[in-house]
Amino acid sequence: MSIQWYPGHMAKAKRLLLDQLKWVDAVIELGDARVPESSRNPLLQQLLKGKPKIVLLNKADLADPQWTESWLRELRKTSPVLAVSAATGFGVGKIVPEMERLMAGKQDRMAMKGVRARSIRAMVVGIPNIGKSSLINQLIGSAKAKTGNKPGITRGNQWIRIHDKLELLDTPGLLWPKFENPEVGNKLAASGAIRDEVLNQEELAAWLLGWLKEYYPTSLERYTREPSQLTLEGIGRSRGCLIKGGEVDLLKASQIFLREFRSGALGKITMDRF
Ligand SMILES: Nc1nc2c(ncn2[C@@H]2O[C@H](COP(=O)(O)OP(=O)(O)OP(=O)(O)O)[C@@H](O)[C@H]2O)c(=O)[nH]1
Ligand SMILES: [Mg+2]
Repeated sequence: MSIQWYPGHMAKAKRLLLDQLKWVDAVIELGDARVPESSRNPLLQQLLKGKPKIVLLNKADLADPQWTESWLRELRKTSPVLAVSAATGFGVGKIVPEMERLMAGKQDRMAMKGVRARSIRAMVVGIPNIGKSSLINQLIGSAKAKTGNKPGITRGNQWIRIHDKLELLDTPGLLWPKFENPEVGNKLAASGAIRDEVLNQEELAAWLLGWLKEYYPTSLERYTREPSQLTLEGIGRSRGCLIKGGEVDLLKASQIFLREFRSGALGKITMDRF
């Protein structure tokens, strides 16, 4: 599936990000535990230019725990990394101590120069809909940052004080304009990072169905145990998406299938592997 689009607010988000980087001590980069590689923006690594960084694999509640362990081991080779869930609170308590560890050296140097320690300012970045605002809300225990179950909710930057030692900057999701690898585009779309309005949902659902048949066949048993029925049409039939004449409404079937996958109803699934 080809995804051709580059909404204006992405270009704006990139400009904002470059601008804000000047004001922050560190970066919290959110990845999606279901797509730890595809969800990390290659452009971002260039933009960050050596800022101290921790990586969080969010939505760990939806990912395959064995793969999460493997990804943590892999990613830990290049930067501190934690698996978290902004929905359940899993792992969130480890974030502030990890930030303090990351910044300890810099704070010591500042103290030696006689600079009074101020709070750490960190910027939360990641692709759209990955849970940046939810994570900040989970850290402060209140819904200060606006969240929503579709990409493009956060439009501007917003500073939020977590406690006396840490301030976080919520930022709009940043996605890269071209996916060199169509598989990456499909995985991101399936995980919910791309607005459904710019997608061909039937194509995407067909791709996802094929992928799940190969990698997590048991996740599909909720629709039917009859392999020949495992088509979008079969899924639609099992969910009663019929139009007049008894035909299946394939768009409706696709939407239900994608929604169930994204919500975790098909089980804990990781789409990136190595
Ligand atoms: N299951 C699950 N859902 C999550 C988690 N974190 C966030 N969500 C959901 O993902 C959706 C997007 O969350 P937001 O916090 O608005 O995401 P964002 O990265 O701020 O999105 P933009 O501002 O649009 O870039 C919401 O429906 C959240 O409830 C998580 O760890 N697990
Ligand atoms: Mg947001």
